[in-house]
Amino acid sequence: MSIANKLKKNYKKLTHKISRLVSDGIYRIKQANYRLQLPKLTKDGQKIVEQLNQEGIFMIPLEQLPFESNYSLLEALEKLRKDLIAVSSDSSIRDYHRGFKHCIPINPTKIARDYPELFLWGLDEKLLDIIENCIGLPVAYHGVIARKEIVDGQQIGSRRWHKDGEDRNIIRLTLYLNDVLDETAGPFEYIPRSLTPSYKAFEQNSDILDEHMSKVVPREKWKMCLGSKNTVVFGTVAKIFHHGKVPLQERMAVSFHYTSRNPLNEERCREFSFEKGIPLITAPLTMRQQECLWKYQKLLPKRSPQMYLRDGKMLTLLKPKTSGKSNY
Ligand SMILES: O=C(O)CCC(=O)C(=O)O
Repeated sequence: MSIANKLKKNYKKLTHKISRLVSDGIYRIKQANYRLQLPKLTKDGQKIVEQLNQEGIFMIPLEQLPFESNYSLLEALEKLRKDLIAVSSDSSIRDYHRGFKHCIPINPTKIARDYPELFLWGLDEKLLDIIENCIGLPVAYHGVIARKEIVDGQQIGSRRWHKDGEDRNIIRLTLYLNDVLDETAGPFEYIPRSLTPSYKAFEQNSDILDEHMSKVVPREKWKMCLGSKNTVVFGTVAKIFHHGKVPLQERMAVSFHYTSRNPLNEERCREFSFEKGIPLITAPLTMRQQECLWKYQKLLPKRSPQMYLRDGKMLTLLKPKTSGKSNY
């Protein structure tokens, strides 16, 4: 490389670093200004946020999250399991911008038509309260992905160790659709926040396989998220190294994705978003829920003014919840 080219490259790197530093500063100022507007949480909600900040992960059975929309979600999950068992690799890639190499997704359009409750659960006001407190800013909800793992023994895609890069802080909830009780089931695995290294610790920036991670963080420090069917794993996936362990069984899971409304990489947010399903979502949404749909809002079908004005509840999902002592 000529000296002129080297200088040009270094200049580009430097300007990129400076603009990132400036935008990080603005982000922190916005967080500080928003602090007093964050929704109040109960003790249980605070515990989730604290553990996410310390450890990077919080696990809980779905039934212990007393959200109004759990009831509808549980019903929809039963249907979804059957669809996922039946889905084949050639039937469901087309809704997404990029293919899924190691798993087979269900199309957002199918979810929106057949079980919108799945998407709507991610907009439960109490869940939004928790996510908003984690991110410290109003959130953008990118939607839900439902998928079944392909059992091929390969450590590819999100089975490689990574931190997600769409934003500075990203909250992802993974809900297991089958029991994930040992490593053969392909659990979500992570390095706790205090031990998570920087990408600089690796010679290569991508393609981090188990053998590479074990040289930087010993295997005994890695943590698997094991749980029965309907376990929910909250993760701060931009801040911790994590991956899905290579499964020996067809693990099925649903994940819900959140960033700030000014994410670092909009294009990546969109690659895996629920965008194609939004025009089919007809349930009434509160103003806040619509705002959480970020730029996807404009894809919603036209609504009557009353629908915009209803406050606080997703009216289609108002069946009573029986269990759950704590109140988030
Ligand atoms: O499959 C998993 O449990 C991990 C998924 C993941 O790491 C990701 O989507 O970024």
